[in-house]
Amino acid sequence: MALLSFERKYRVRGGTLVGGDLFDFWIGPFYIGFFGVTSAFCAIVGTLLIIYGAAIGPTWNVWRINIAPPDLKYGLAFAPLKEGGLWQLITIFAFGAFVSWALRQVEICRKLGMGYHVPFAFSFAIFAYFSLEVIRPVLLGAWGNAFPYGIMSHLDWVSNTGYQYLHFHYNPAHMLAVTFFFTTTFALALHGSLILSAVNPGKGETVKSTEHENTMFRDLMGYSIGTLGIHRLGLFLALSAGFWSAICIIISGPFWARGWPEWWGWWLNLPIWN
Ligand code: UQ2
Repeated sequence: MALLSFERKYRVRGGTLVGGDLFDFWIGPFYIGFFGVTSAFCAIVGTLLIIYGAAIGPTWNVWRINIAPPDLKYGLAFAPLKEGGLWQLITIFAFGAFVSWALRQVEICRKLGMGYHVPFAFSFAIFAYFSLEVIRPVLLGAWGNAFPYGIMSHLDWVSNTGYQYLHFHYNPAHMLAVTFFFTTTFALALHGSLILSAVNPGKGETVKSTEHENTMFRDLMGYSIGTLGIHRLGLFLALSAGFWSAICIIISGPFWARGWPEWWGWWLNLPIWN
């Protein structure tokens, strides 16, 4: 089915979660929907607040613009606008935009009669953001534990927070996250190269089939995970990377306040070494 006739067939009413037909239309290629409106609203207000924060700050250098969370002394209370209150509002609007975006994905899935895999996957990214900016600061008792909005400043935050635990690579959940990130790139390299080798043949050559793909890996290593399987594996690896990233920072502070190298004391203290 050509793209235009596909769109005529599947650009149908319904599937909305709220608002009925109210925003059930497209502008050009973009589906709007109730959550398209709330997503755009939150994104625009949040961006304007960032620009305002930059305007009252000391620099327009994009690398150095920084909108910091409130000082620790404010705890979990609202802070004055210019002392972190701006950061708090931006965080609320960012979260509103992200969740709206996920719900808009759900509406589009419903229209197309598809599974909810895309919003499910995106929810892991939202969880990772939420764990840094809300879950961990709340567990530690102050918004000041969240990371600041700024290109260099958020890098400084990551470095400082890491060194606070002496050697963050000894964090077991961080180890898992890093391993999943690397395995994700490994799987995508295998998959991307395999697909291109099969379906992007040279001039005069024919496109190769799934059997060629299976046989490539059976010849190579005795096992092919299959065309559906590689995508399940890819989704699992990528979501696990994000999930364990969230876990590794949530446990740092709220559940383990010393250096991460010290955590491995349980291993050194096993009675089997006597
Ligand atoms: C595969 C397959 C694909 C693939 C890839 C494989 C036909 C088109 C890449 C090979 C993948 C394997 C054996 C799993 C590797 C395991 C890890 C943890 C990276 O068999 O089926 O579909 O793209």
